Amino acid sequence: MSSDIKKHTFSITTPLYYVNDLPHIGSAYPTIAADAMARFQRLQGKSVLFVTGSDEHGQKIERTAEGLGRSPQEHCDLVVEGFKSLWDKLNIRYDRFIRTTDERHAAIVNEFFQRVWDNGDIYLSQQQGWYCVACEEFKEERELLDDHYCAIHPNKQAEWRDEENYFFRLSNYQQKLEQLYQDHPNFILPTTRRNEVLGFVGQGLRDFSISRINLDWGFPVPINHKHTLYVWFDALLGYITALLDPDSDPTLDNALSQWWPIDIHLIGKDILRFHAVYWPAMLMSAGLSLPDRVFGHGFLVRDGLKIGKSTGNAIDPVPLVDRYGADAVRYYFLKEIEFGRDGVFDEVRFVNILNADLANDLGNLLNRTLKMAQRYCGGSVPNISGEEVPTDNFLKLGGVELGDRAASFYNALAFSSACEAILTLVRMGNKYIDEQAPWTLYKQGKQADVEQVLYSVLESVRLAAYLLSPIIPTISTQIYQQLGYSADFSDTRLLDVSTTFSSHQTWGILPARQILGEPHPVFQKLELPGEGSP
Ligand code: ME8
Repeated sequence: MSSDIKKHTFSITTPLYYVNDLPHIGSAYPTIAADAMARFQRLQGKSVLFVTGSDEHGQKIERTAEGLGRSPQEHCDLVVEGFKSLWDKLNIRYDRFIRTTDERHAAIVNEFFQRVWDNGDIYLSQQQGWYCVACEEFKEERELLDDHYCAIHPNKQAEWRDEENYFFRLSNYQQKLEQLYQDHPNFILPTTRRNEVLGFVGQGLRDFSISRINLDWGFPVPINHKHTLYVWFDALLGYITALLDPDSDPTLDNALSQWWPIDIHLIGKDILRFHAVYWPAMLMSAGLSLPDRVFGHGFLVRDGLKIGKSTGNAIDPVPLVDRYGADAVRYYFLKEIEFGRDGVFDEVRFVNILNADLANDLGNLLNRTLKMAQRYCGGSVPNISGEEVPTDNFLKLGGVELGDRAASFYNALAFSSACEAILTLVRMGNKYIDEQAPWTLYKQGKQADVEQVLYSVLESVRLAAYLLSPIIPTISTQIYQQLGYSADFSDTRLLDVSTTFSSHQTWGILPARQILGEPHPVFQKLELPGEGSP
């Protein structure tokens, strides 16, 4: 568990994606969320390590490669490039990309295996059961559909296995895990996921097999090369290998020296057991400290089924980003779906939300206020400071605590609530400017009132842009630049010279008389395919 010493650092992981196929929108979803969280923590002045990567071993990859006439390594090399290029397109700023076929990973896996072996938690026995290759997981009969089809991949049939495997003594950790969940109620989030795990563990934990025979694509079990290590045993350890500095020797001590324990493992609900039960037990067995939080988000679904590579109902994010832009895609998924719950992708709704929130509410407010500032204030921020704006000013009242509220939403990964709170201030800004009518005040010669109104609106837009920057970094950067800052929210070093950037979380810091930029629409209205064409 993290201690006070970790306050200034923050580490977060996405799952390490299977590279059986190119990424789909369901793979992009957790990565967007992790990126938003990492960006938010950087804004808070923390030193952040954001880990993503690929899970490349196992039967699923081996079979896919075979079907395509490629060697598994060739196949992985190709598909990994697809992931990396999508992350670039989506403006994902990861610090480490771990591939489980990295040479250094083998050393970490061997050392870890040895520790668990020395601790007496590995033994040889017979494994019988139904195996879903798409899940890379043994299933209980009751978890399967008719004819042993998988509930998560209803087009895939589980296969009967009866073979000698090495087992991990999970049953040894029943009490310790229960103690962990009790002592650290936030270890598994949200609560629904925690309850699922408590229910599962409460039924009694069974040892699980950590090796396979008749599988070549993976690491040999260090003590018996006839066995290949189960892909999940190797994959989870990728989180540790990823922490190694590029030039340090691949030892557990080196890997764990700086960023461990991980603050948040962000995962989907289908892989909760691996992260919230198997993983902490493996770490306890190896004598290592545990991650702080495991957050299990929901599924993006289509026709009632999880969107997925193996399910065959995938949505390709590339054309979506090409058509609408990265910020739009990032915003839709984080604003529209409460993080933790299932959600659907609906293109009509997508266009409507983006147009309402970003084009109309946010973009127009900035644009028309900037134009008024050009006309009535000579193109500068009005000559008034945030402190001078009276405390009962409608927008100051709405903005004063917004930074803290948004921060607590981000800290809880409640992205949708963060967006909603921020957009409320933006909508208040539109209402305020309509009601105050600075164009009339100007005609009446009430310059001080004009300046106060425009200042409070510009400052509210600034604060909104700042707080939304983890989600829509490009739009936020444009807003900041039009407000006269030389800022790039994707490069925290350039953000501010005179103050620490976290002070921007407060309402009232826009400097009086700062020269404003030219007003340009920051977000063009979207159209559905086929709309607007002649
Ligand atoms: O499970 N909606 O990899 P993976 C939301 N290699 N999330 C989705 C989704 C959807 N439709 N489809 C997939 C693996 N995901 C392992 C992880 S970690 C050491 C090893 C999420 O590529 C899914 O829930 O099958 C999971 O968290 C992640 O994408 C990776 O899935």
